[in-house]
Amino acid sequence: MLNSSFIGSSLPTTTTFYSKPTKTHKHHPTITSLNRPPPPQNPNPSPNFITTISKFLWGPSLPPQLLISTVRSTWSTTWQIMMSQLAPSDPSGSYTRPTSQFRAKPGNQFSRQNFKNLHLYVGLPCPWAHRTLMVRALKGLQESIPVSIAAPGLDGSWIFLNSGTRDKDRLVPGSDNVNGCRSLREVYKLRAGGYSGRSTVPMLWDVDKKDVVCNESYDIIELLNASFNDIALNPDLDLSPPELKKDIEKWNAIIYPNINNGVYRCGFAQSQEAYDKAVNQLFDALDLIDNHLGTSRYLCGDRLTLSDVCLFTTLIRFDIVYNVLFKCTKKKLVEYPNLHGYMRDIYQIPEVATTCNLEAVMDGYYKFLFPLNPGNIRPIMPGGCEPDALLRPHNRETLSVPEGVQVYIT
Ligand SMILES: N[C@@H](CCC(=O)N[C@@H](CS)C(=O)NCC(=O)O)C(=O)O
Repeated sequence: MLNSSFIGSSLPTTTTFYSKPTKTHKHHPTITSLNRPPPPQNPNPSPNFITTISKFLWGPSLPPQLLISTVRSTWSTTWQIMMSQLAPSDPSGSYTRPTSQFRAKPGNQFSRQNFKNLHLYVGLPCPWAHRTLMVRALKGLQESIPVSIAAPGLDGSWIFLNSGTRDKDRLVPGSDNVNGCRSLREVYKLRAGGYSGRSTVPMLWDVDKKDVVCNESYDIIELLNASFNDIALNPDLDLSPPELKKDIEKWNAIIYPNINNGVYRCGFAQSQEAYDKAVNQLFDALDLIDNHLGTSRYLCGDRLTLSDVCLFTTLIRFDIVYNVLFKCTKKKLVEYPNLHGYMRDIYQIPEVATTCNLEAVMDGYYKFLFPLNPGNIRPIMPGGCEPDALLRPHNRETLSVPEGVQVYIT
C-alpha cells in the first residue's frame, strides 16, 4: 500500500523514492523465476493421441504435400473466421478496435456523490486493465475500491477461479468478490438493462446499483486520479495536473494509435499491407519517444503522468509478448537504452511492481490468444525481462531537476 512517505509532500528528495534498488527491492515478491513450469491447464490433446489417430486413418505414410495443402486451406479459412470474431478489421485488413460502451468522464458524466461503493474488475494480462491497477495503487485506493481479478478462460472470455490463491505481495487471479459470479459475462448481465456486448476488462462496477459505471480504461484512470481524493491515501498525487494537460494529450495522441493499439494492429493485421503500415508506425513512434527520453525523465518532464502509465503497460509486455506473438520484431525494447531505463524506472516504484504479474501476462497471451498461437506453447522468458534485470539501476534520477527538489508532487 502506498504510504504518505512514498509520494507525500514531506518527502525530502526524489532520490529516496527512485533510488537504486535496495534490499527491499531484492526481496521483492516479483523476483520469482518466470520460467517455471506453467500451471497444469493444457487445452491441447496429447501429441501421441493425434499421431495414433492419423496413422489409423492414413497409415504411416500420409503424403506430406497432400497433408500440407489440405490443412493449409482449411486452417486459413478457420483462421479468417476466428480473427473476424477476435479482431474485427476494415477492408484493408487493418484491425479496428471496437469502442467501449460505458463511458464516464470526471465532471460531466460522473458525479462522485452518486457513487459510494465501487468495485473494479480486471484481468492481469490486459494492458488496459493494468493502467487502472497502476493508478489505483499509486493513489492509494486499494482498500476503498476493491478489485476482483478474472483469468482468461479457454474460450477467450474472462472467468473467475473459485480456488483463487491469495498472495499478499502481488496480484493473482481469484474469485468474484462482490457478485460471486463465475464469469465476467455473468456480472455484466446482472445490470438492470441486461447486456449483450463484449464483456471486457477493465470494468468499474457500482455495487449498490448493480450497474456498470465505465468500461473504458482511460476514463477509469482519469476518475481514479481525480474523483476519489476524499478516500485516496495519496490525494496529493495528481497524474494529470492542469498545466500538463496539453502535453499529456499530445503524447496520448502518439502513444495510443501507434503503440498501445499499435502492437495490436501488428498482431491482428489480416493483410501484409496492414501489418507493414502498423509495424512502421509503431517503431517510428518508439524511436521518437526513445529520443525524447534521452533528455527527459518522463514524457512530460520531471513528473509521472497518465501518459507514462499508458506507455508503461505496453512497454512491460513488449519483449515478453508483442515482440514474439504480435510480430513486433524490428527491435526488442531492451535495445532502446532510454525506453528500457525509463521502463525500469517506473517498474521500480514499489506500488507499480506489485501490479506486474509477468507470468500471468505470458500465460494469458500465449495460451489464450489461440488463433495466433495454436500450439499453445509459452516461450521462455527472455533473460532481460526477469524481475532481477528489471531491478537493475536505471540512473535516470540524473535527468530530474536538481537534487532536493520534490518533482513528484504539486
Ligand atoms: N477500449 C477498452 C479495451 C478493453 C479490452 O479490449 N479489453 C480486453 C482485454 S485486453 C477484453 O477484455 N477483451 C474481452 C473481449 O473482447 O471479449 C479499454 O481501454 O478499456
